[in-house]
Amino acid sequence: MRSTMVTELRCEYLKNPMGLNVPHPRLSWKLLTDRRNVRQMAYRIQVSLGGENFAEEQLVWDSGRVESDESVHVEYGGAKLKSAARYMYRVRVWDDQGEESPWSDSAFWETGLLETDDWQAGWITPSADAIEPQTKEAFYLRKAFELNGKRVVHAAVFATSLGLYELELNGARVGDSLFTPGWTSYNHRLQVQAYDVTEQLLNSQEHVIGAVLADGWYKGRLGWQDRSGIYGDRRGLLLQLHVRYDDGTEQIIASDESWEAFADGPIRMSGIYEGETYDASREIPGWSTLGFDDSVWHPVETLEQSKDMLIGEQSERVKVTEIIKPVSLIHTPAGEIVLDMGQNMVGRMRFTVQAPAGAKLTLHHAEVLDKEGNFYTGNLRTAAQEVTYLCKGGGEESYQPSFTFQGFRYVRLAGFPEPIDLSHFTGEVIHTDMQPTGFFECSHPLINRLQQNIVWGQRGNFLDIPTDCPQRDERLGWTGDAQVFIRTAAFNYGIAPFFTKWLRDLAAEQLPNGGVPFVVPDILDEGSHSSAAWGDAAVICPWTLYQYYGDKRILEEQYDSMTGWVEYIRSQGDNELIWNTGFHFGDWLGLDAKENSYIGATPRDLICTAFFAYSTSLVSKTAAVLGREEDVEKYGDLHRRIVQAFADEFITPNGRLAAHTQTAHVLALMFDLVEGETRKRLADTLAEYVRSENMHLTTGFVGTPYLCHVLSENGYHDIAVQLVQQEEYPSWLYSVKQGATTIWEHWDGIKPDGSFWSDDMNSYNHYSYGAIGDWLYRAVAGLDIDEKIPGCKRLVLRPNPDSGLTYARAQYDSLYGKVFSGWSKREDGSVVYEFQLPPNMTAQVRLPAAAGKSVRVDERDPAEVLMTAPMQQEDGIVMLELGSGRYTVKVG
Ligand code: RAM
Repeated sequence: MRSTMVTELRCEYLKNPMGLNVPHPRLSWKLLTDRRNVRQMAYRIQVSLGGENFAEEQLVWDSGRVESDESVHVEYGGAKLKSAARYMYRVRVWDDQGEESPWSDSAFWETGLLETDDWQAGWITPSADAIEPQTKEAFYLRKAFELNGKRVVHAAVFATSLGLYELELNGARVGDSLFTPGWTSYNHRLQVQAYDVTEQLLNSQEHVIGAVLADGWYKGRLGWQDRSGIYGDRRGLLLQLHVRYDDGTEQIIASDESWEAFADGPIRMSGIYEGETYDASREIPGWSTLGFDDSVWHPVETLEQSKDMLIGEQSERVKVTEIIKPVSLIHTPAGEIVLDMGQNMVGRMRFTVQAPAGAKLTLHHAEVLDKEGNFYTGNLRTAAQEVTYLCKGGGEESYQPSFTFQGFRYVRLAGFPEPIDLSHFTGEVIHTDMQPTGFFECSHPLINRLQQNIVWGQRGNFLDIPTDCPQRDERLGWTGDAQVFIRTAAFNYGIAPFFTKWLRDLAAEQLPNGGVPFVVPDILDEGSHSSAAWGDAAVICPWTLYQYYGDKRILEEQYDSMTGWVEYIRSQGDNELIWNTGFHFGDWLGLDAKENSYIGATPRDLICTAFFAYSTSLVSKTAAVLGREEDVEKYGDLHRRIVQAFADEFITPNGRLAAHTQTAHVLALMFDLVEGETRKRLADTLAEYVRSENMHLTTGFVGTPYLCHVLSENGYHDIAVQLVQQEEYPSWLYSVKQGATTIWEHWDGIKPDGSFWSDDMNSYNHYSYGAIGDWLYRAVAGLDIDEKIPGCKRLVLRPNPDSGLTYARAQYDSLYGKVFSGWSKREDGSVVYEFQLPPNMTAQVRLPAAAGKSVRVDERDPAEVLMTAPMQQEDGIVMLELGSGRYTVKVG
């Protein structure tokens, strides 16, 4: 048997992060062992500034042996961190057998420029005398430099921009990230990327560094209100290259007035919604290499721009994460040539072509074909999603756009030489490079496709910020959408860094009175803030991160934002406890909406007050986690009073809900606003409503995410199952049967007769209704967290074979390692369960309808295998206690 090993070292969730700007980074690791019930009893961490050398004089921190079972988020406790330095670290542990592990492989984090004073560089932009600042063309900036002859031991570039940038060094791209510096609330926060370029500087003394700058989110058009230049009207670059030599000295190359600029290059136009226009005949071969003749280039000037808003990177970068090939070539009835990618995807097309100089090729991107099979762009509104390429001629040429992305399954080609060869086209899928962490699979093929559609929806809409949709002239960080989807998202991918970044933006843009913008980063006009269920993202999202990752720091950092939101609500209107003022999206897109309205029938004051109660309860729980006793009291008391006021206002004396909608019932139950007999009565009524709609839902953005949970938790799992397996409109599987490969914004985005929901708001890649994924993981496969012991240190596994399926299984890669929960029904009526837990985690397993039946673990009596005997509950549930390891449990 192997001894316990330490693997997968992470710093602030990330593998070897560069440019980190966190004073006390948190370290996590996983244990590897083939023994059961393994727990960590103690750890030791060493951090060195001397590379792989962990000799005592190189150490900046040695924790010594610390008696603790913590293997997640252990804070660095050494001396103050230096700027632009690489900190190597390694970990060893002692397990419950007292055995000491070997040291782990070492990992590192590298710090960014931690103080504003560390910046010698200036913001540069082409001189306005030479190049029109407003031009749509991309700028090129370059600088040749010489090293000082010593031996280079390490080199890192720190860069950011107003607009989007890509760097080149000696003719090659630096890194493979896209859409840098990412989208943040630029007025408050601008990320700096750091890149290790040691290798590129080793073999020569003379080098050239350069950058291409495009408008991007900073200066380009954003939103449907036709606004451009929201953050500023001039692009700029800030760059500093730190070269460290073997004698300990450092040379710095910085953006300053010695750089040169050029704008007459190939990228003629680039816009997030518009697409890109590229004239290959204007390419500038060798522009970032030595010996390039830059005599026609222009001077640059410095921009008056603060550096106070610079921050280190907080999330993974945006990258090409998958390449897909078109599945077919379609000649539409209208006579157009269209590629079918087989998947509604987000990213860009790359192609190779041979055509004469000047040949104009265009690619239009769209999500669906219309009823007749023709290319359809109506739902894109004013987003052109058009890429134009002018050939240079003389042989094969290849291209993919750089500073724009498209949401599409179909690509209409024009100008391409025929016959079209499909092998010349590839789709590059682009999103934040989060770590995949989950899968769900079951015996129902359409549900499996639904799960895939949810994952594709997440991929397409997690491109640096959580967006509502990736195709029309919106693509914005709608708070409500993020809030309803975050739990599902947390199963599919590691989302802590991604949401940490976004929540810091949310807090930065919160109004002084605590109001929360509809979208973050906020680019809408002034009054666009503070709708119930949208603004609650301020509270629900950090709380969810805490639940999944045990991340207390995010609660600390967001605490003022969380309380700010609750205090905002409290201050609205005359009634402190009932929120009945202001504009709200209500149960957005609910099917019980009046004709021509997007807002469902559930009274808005009920929705507002229900979310007020819920957020207040989460703030009170957060205060408890953070040890803020006064606030526990304060918000606990406020919560009790809101719940009472809710009952007085919305529950009849006989215990019915005055609002007769599914969503109203869902909220009252989900947020524990009713108890006892009233609870039972509301659950019965909700079930009745669903039955009376012939097993259909009428809920919108607010009710849908919770509907099935509420049914399953209140004795109506069978109805939840029927809703999820419903194939007729409106239902999750309706769109799947219509051939959807992502989640639609409307239940009937494409109607049974093939016609569309109106153009003005009809996205085919809108993840909100994908929030059902969370129910599949938790209520069907049974992989659930324990709210009281968050961060997956302990789980509750509550599989439910009564889910209209013959098998279901889910896996989740937690911070402790992989968890598995699955079941399959046998013909003899028995059920076989499989569970797996990583070391240092425990779980309570709840086996339904098992009392009185034979329960075998690994074909043996459970008492022989488990540390504690099974416990039977009155409701037929048998409970098992599991430690790490793999178990097969047979019931019946
Ligand atoms: C739409 C967005 C989003 C929704 C808002 C209220 O424009 O697409 O999904 O949250 O409206």
